[in-house]
Amino acid sequence: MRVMKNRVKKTLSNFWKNVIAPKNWQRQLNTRLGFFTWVVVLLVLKTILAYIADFEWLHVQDPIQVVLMLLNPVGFTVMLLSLTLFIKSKQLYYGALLVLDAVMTLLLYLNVIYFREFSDFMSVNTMLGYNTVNQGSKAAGAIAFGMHDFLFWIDIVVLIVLLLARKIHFDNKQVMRFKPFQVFTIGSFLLVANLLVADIDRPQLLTRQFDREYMVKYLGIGPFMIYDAINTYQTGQVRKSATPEELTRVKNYVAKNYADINPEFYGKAKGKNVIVIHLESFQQMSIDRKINGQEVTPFLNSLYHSKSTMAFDNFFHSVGQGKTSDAENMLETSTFGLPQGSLFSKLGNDQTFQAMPAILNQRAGYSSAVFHGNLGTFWNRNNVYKHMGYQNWVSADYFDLTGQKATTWGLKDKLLFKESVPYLENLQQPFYAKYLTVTNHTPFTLDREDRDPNFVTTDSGSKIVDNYFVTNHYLDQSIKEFFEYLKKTGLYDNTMVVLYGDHYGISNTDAKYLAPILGKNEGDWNDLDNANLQRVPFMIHVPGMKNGTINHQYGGEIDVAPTIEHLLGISTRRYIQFGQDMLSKQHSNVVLFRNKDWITAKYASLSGRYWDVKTNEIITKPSLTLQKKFDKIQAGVNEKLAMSDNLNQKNLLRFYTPKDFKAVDASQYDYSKIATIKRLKRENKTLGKDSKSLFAKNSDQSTLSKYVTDAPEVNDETTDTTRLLPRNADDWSQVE
Ligand code: GP9
Ligand code: MN
Repeated sequence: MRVMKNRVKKTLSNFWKNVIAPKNWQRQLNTRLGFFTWVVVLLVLKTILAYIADFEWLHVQDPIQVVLMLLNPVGFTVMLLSLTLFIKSKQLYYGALLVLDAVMTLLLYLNVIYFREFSDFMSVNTMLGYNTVNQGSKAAGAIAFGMHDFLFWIDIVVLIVLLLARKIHFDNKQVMRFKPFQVFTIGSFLLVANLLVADIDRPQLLTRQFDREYMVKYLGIGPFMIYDAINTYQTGQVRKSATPEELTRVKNYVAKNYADINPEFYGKAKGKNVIVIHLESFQQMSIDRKINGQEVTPFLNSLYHSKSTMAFDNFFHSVGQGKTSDAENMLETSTFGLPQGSLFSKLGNDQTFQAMPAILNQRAGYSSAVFHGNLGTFWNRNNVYKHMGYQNWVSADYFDLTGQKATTWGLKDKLLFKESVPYLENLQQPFYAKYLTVTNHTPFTLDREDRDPNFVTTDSGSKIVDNYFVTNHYLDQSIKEFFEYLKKTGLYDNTMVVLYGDHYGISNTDAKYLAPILGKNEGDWNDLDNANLQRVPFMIHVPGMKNGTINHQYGGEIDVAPTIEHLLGISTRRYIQFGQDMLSKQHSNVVLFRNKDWITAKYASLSGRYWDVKTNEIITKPSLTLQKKFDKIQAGVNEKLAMSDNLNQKNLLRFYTPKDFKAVDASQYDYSKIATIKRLKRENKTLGKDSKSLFAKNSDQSTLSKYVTDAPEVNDETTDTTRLLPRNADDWSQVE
């Protein structure tokens, strides 16, 4: 035993003396292979740093996963970088090695930044869509930089400086003939071993396509990106080959899962205007929340408890990387967003939609409009809305966004509601109007002058959390003002207002700071707590209704369209919709998330673990019957998402015309401000006495003067500066 101990000791000390000890460094760095080894080790360490410090340890759950996580960067990095060892030329060798190192570091770092905001990894699609979509955080100055970020770059800088200063000598000798092969083989071997162990621990990792975090945890970030690139290419090919027969399968699936109307509610809001208020980043946990003895959102709370409101307290968002645009897609089409990237951005230029504006228009004569204070191009909305049949798209270039009137995300909500009036009042009734609020958007900054001096927010230790409640409060006030206007003008009595939150505002990274506010222990914060926070409000306010309740049915954004349509007396059986009427007695109780996790009133499956929702505990060893039940739910979830993805990715709706549906002709819409004003005026004029707009009802007088807001910016002069940041710089050409 003692001999063994001594031998180990000796080996270790030799390893230290001859390899690791600083005195060897220069010698190592001066050979090609030594330099290579240093680059590899540093890159591996940086990857592990990102895993641990930024990717939340990849949620590793057991020792095998920890080992895999620590080892997975090694094989791939060795294999990839070893390609440079085959290079003969000195300059080319060092150049190629450093460039590869920098590219890998850049990809890693972009993922770090992306993860901080989205709690997810970048896919090729995200990167490709980056220009037209979500430069959001970058431009908004909301990039979350970390203290340790310099560590990702410092090694490259130091190596280059040392090379230039000739502290490290270029090695003229190419690495010995067989060495490159040897190193490449070792790298490949490690990678294959990694794949094998991953496959044993998590069978069919690739074929079943778990979420991205799983892929990174088991395979590493490099292989994940390559796998993702291949996938992206394949999707393109697949779409080309789609056939009408595939539509039949989706149609049969949808028919089988249709939830019948509930006669108690069917047609209860028939003929009413519909106003959808999209509450940006607003979570259910803010409803009825008191901070320092004060309600965060007193007005929304009053709506929530109103007898004229059907509210839902187990309503979840299911957005993926497309965030707001995914929420909108679910709302308008009752199909899911894509597994990666935003459907709006990736497919929206030529997708066939059978969406709410077109359905409401064709079935019940609704006019339609969207109001939003950000640029029309963001999330590719200027194209998507045309394909959905939206008649009006009132966005940033309609408004004065100068000075303090906008945040970097666009016109402040109080002003948006007010400034929308000249357009809203000119819409023919009934109308379907959607307001996309935006002030309650990360990083939730608000000018002092817009803050309610009487509202004191939390002191949670996280600026994001503290600010969040402040912009929640502002959002609440803006909606209150809007409701007052609706009441004053009489629109209220004839309008059903639907309010819903699009997705979380507090990402999982910050959620633990909420623990004490929600009466929980920060140390016990777990995945189920995070999942529970994905609840967002869903309220349907129908003035005149007397039996509104808080409904505990589990459901989500996918269910909004059929719910609204049935309330309006429009049957949905003929449409391809994956959601179900929330008021139907046949509504399913399973809520699925875009990453194939799911939750019910009793159980949840989150990141590969099962939870007992009631006890807040992990179910490590489910009984056979329970496991069967879980498998069945999971199969249902997978099938639903696969059906929706198949439909969308292959654009199968182009093969289907529902009864009485006229395909939307995107080319008939012109969203420029001038064209819109002209058109609305003309409509009112040609209809004359038959015009059903509020403007006409108000004896051709504007109702704008009836709008009361306490927004301090209303009287501000127009200046030549704006805070709004054009995040789609290359799309400016489309803004008129
Ligand atoms: C942008 C707004 C926010 O116009 O809708 O989008 P998000 O960042 O939440 O996806
Ligand atoms: Mn959003």
